[in-house]
Amino acid sequence: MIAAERDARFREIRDKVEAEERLDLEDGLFLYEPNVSLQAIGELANWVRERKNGNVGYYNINTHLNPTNVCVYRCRFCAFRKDLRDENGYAMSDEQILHRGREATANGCTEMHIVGGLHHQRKYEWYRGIISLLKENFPQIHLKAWTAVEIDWFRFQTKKSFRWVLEDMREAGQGSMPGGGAEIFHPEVRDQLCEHKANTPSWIEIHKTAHEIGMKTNCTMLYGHVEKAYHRIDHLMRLRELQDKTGGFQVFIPLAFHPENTGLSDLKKPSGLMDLRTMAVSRLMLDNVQHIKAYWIMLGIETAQTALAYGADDLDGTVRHELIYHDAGAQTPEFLSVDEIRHLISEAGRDPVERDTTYHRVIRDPNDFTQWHSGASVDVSTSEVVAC
Ligand code: V47
Ligand code: SF4
Repeated sequence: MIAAERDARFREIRDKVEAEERLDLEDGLFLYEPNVSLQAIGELANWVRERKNGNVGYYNINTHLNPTNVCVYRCRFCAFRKDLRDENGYAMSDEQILHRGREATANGCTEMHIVGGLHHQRKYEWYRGIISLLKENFPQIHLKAWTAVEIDWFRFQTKKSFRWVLEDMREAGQGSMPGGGAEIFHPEVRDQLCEHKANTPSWIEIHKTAHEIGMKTNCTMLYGHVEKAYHRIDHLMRLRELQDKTGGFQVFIPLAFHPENTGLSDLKKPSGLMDLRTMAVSRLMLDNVQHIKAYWIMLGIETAQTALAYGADDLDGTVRHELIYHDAGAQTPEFLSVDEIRHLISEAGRDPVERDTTYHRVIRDPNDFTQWHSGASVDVSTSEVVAC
């Protein structure tokens, strides 16, 4: 395509976005062509970002809990899992889990992100017990727990339905679901990465069921490995289709592949330019998802901060005890302090807002940081929107 044709095609897409018309597969593929200006795509994505979320840059105060790294599956991209007999395999005791809960409370965490392996010998009751133990002892902390892969495993263990499992976990204390396990939906890629775990129809069905029972969930895409642009756009469109039906996704998180210590260690990790392009394209394709998260642990602090001008409105949290990315070679720190994460957001020209898991503003006691309650969701209509 010659430059004039390319410019005309980009203008067509910009007109669609400004008219709030939906982008299609061809549009998405065009935006991934390397000679289409990243800066132009970024500006357009930023315009959508400001229209949807004003000038706000969200973060939360959270911690991770990975109750076990022992897993029956062997996803090729995973550096976290261990075999049952591996000397580095672990499964946490109740006391270790309670210790994490006490630490989270002392640090003012509003959320625990709980995911892990599918342990060969642990029964459903063990996984359910983790949720009820935490809820009973730390009722204020929101438990964002279990990916669709785990819910699928629990159905297999219990021989009940997805709905039964989700309702039972909710009764135990699960508040919402993280977006992991989505990887790439297209079978040409999924079968190469993780052919045995929850397949695409199951992932979609589990999130749909969660939305139907009123449980909010997140969604992700793992990119930068063996997939092509077509698979990414196809993935985003499948998420958009479900969101049209249910409206239950809160946030989309594009996850950049980290190859170290994985079955794909011969691959290079995606470049910063690819990260920003994927952030921006995701913002433009997912017109019905409110938030886009730049997960700093995975992107690196510099790229995550830059992404706040390429479609993202959220940096995830201060984070403690992250293992999945650090086992795969992530060089990011173990956690950020509240001052550090707020500074990153302000330096990017955004207004830092502490949110809870469901995007309500967190209000803290000025005399005691660990005491907090959730307020209303943020009114972005008062934030400035800059024309593109
Ligand atoms: O499903 C695993 C990915 C996911 C690697 O919902 C890897 O708020 C890159 O889903 N390189 C788990 N990615 C993490 C996740 C997540 C993270 C932050 C916030 C939220 C949320 C969800 O991580 C897995 C897989 O897609 N993953 N190994 C790797 N080597
Ligand atoms: Fe197991 Fe999850 Fe790792 Fe796959 S990504 S091997 S399901 S821990």
